[in-house]
Amino acid sequence: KRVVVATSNPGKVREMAEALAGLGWELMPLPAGIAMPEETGTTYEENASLKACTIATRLGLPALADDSGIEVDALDGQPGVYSARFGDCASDTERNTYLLDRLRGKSDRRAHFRSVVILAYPDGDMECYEGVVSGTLLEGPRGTQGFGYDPLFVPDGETRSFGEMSVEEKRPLSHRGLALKKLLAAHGHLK
Ligand code: ITT
Repeated sequence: KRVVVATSNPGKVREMAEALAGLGWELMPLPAGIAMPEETGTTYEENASLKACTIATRLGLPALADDSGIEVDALDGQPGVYSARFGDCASDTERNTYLLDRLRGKSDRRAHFRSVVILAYPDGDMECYEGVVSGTLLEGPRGTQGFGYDPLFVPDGETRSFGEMSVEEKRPLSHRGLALKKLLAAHGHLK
């Protein structure tokens, strides 16, 4: 089956392709000239369905979207659904510095990554899967792999940050990997 990966984030494309390889689906990137819709929702579910349904309808093909974010305890769950726009920063590196500045002097370093993955069909049908991972935020970035807040986040039970892990190492631990594992199970892949 052909499925469009409805995201403008290359890091998500890599993780989705790696996690779903066993399904044998043909995962198509977003075609050139097709823009992602503006994310006007206030929840991960709203934004993920907005992205997946818009692209599925537009292209007449099933579309897979992820809406995700990091929820920081010391910031009362911020930035959450607004993680991509946090601090109005121009790059992931600047956004990580901004987050570290906001946490300066705070001893509570707990944080949670959440992902809502939606597979939408052109006829309006939808499947929804969620994954969460808890961990702690470092005092400074570590590692150059992954994307976004990965260099700052050490998942519970690990010593390395997501930034120090390959896509294969991150998958079984990550919010997105856990959501995609549920999608795999729903499509008959029980591994
Ligand atoms: P699309 O909407 O086009 O998929 P996006 O990057 O804008 O791309 P989101 O709106 O879902 O995606 O924003 C999620 C942000 O949360 C993302 O830009 C990262 O900053 C952060 N984030 C989510 N998952 C992450 C992960 O696995 N590792 C690091 N940061 C992550």
